[in-house]
Amino acid sequence: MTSGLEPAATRVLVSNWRGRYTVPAGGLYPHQWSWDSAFIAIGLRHLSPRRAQQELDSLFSAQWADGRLPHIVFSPTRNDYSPGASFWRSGDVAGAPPVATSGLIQPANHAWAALLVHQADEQESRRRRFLDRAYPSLVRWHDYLSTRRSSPDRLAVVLHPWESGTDNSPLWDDPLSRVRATVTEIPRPDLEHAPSSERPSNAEYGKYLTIAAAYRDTGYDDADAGLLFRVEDPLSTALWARSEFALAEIAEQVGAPGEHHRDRARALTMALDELWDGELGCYLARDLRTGERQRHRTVNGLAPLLLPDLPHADELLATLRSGSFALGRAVMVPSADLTAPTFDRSRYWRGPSWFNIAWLLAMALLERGERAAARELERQMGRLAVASGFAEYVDPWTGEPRGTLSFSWTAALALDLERRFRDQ
Ligand code: 9WN
Repeated sequence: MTSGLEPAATRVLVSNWRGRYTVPAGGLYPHQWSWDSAFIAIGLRHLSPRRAQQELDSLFSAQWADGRLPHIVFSPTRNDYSPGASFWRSGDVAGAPPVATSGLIQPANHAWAALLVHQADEQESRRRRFLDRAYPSLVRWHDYLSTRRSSPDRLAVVLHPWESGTDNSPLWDDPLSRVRATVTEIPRPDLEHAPSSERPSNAEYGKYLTIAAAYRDTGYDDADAGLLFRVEDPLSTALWARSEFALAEIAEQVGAPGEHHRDRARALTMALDELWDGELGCYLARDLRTGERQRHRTVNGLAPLLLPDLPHADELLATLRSGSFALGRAVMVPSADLTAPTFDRSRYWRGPSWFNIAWLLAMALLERGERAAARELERQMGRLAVASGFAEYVDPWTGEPRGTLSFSWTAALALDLERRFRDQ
């Protein structure tokens, strides 16, 4: 058990709470983010199951009529994040909620989070009819993914690097190289909160804004043939599949049939084979505009370890332990291959270690009977979370803090993992 973790993590989560949801970080990210909220609820459930429910309820209340859960729900009182509500113009779209949101999505970890929140206090959850409310939202969300965001091979598709949650991963370099930036004004309020060497570059931002504007200008039409970025992502596919398994359990809790969710989860697991690269020992992303697989080992490609009956699990575990990710030798799990020419130990998703990824891989290791390795990740997460001031990410060799501090999912997930080991 890491001394001081619980009170310090609680302070972060309390100070980032905004009455109905938690901001990822008070300065850099002053709104509600989709996959952050799910990770945050997983930790918050230990402190207040009621707040954890509210966190997810708040996100679900911003769901679009087509079923999408937006990647950002904007606070009306802050306009110091870019691109903000006036860029996305969700109010112009029929079927968008009354509150301003972005039009993108993020990985679908929500059903998994909802199930864990329910399990934290089943009585309170039943009393407040939490799953009865969450279930229909989650069904519509997963139906949106399956009807609007599945590739012909039935894999999860991202229409923007921000949708992957791993914004400047090397996986997106080649698809981005085909995009000509037409947006020239690039506000960077983020650089007031983190050094530019730890954030995506201006060149990347120009392309991010260009891709987002093109999508917005179609009225957020997922099927539009002119969209500039369309890539199959193994992390989004794995989290969606994991959440389908959870949704099967939620369905059964509310008296609905669950088997078709399990079928979908198994189908997604099988579909991932399209992205397997035996030579690299990792799952890859694939650019649907060129058909090219993106030959980079990244944590996105390790995420399928979360799925039962995964055909290449042993090879993937070997990759996690190899020099590329150095499990047990590096600090937590580097976001990208330590040996690759693209590796950058400070810059965001191109090398630093992130706490949500360590948590996901600790879950996978635990479930695969690799308890000692999971335990080591738990110890590192607890120690580093406190020592770094709850950094957004850390140097993968020294553990030095990178990005912003007092980052909510760092607090939430370090706390969750510690509780799991403490309670066993
Ligand atoms: C863009 C909020 C989000 C996370 C993402 C992380 C970062 C945003 C940004 O912050 O992305 O969505 O401004 O860089 O990459 O995973 O959800 O914490």
